[in-house]
Amino acid sequence: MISSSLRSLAFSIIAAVGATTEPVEAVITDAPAPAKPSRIKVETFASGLDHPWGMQFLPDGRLLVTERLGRMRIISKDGRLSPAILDGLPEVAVVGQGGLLDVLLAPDFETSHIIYLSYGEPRGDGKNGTSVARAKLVFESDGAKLEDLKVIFRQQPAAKSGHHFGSRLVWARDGTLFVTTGERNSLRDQSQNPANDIGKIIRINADGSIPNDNPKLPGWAPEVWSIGHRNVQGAALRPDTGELYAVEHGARGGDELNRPEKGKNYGWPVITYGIDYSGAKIGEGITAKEGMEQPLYYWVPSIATSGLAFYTGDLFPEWKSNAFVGGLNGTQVQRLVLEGDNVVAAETLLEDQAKRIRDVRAGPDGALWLLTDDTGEVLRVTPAND
Ligand SMILES: [Ca+2]
Repeated sequence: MISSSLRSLAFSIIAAVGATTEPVEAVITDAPAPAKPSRIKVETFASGLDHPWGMQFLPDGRLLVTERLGRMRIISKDGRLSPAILDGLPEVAVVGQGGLLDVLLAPDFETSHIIYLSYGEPRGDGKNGTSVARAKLVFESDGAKLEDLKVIFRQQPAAKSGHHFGSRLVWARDGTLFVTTGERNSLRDQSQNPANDIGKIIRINADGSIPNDNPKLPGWAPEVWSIGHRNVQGAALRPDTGELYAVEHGARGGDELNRPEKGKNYGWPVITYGIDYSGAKIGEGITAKEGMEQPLYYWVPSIATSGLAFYTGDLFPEWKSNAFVGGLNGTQVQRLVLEGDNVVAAETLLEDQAKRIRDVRAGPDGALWLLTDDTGEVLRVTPAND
């Protein structure tokens, strides 16, 4: 799919830029564009959110959205925001990239009303870490509250950092829960230490206990599924296989799409297609090493990947099973056409909107739904009318 010469060319362009902070003019990706460009209509479904981070469709068609500063909203089917949902929420560390992050409904939400939240949690002494809690969502006349909040996972160790919290929540088909994390920036090298939760993908049961069939390799913490990740802010199950796919931020260049498999090492910070923000090489400056997995795809320069969804709807028949990746600094959505694990085509969408995309979801209505970061919107993408 991606020739090594193109890989090295892209890397050379980045390396040649050195320590300047000028925008890098280079290919974002080297898969060809699809033969037929998508024709889309983008509408602002809702606005007025404060750094929305994660969203889920409720069974009644309303949207449940987190806001990073530590509250949620329910958005009605006509795009109206509920009052801020604050009662019963966990205390969150709103520092840098931290705060209230992802939200996920329990598989039996319709009867249990249980939701899961990921967030930066204050841990004392100025430290914080990514945690996951479950709670009951109790609807009120216009909004909701949470009851019986229980923390089921705490990333260890905590760090004094405002960076790289991850974190997406995804159900596996067997009912276990994947939690993606980050390496907190200050603990970069710990991504390679399997004994902790730094820069890992975690797999736990719905109550926080450890699944019997986790890797549990020698020296591995029992909750660790895969290691060597930098900051994973997009994850989804591929509908035709049920396998987990994830996107993670590189540094300067080197954002990645991976299919994190049980017990494997995804390389950070030993191998990467990026360089440090200073222009310095990372580690030995190598892109491959035995025992470490290559990404399925990577972006140089970075688009700052956040949000990943596989399209499952009927409004865009040609999008079936394609992956959609949000770009924060890239202010775009990338459509990836996969054949097996090969990205055979890539299309840049919403470039003209110039909005930082935080989350991407395939809606039950067949539209593609997006959250924008600093402009605080929910966008709905449907086919353009001729
Ligand atoms: Ca990697």
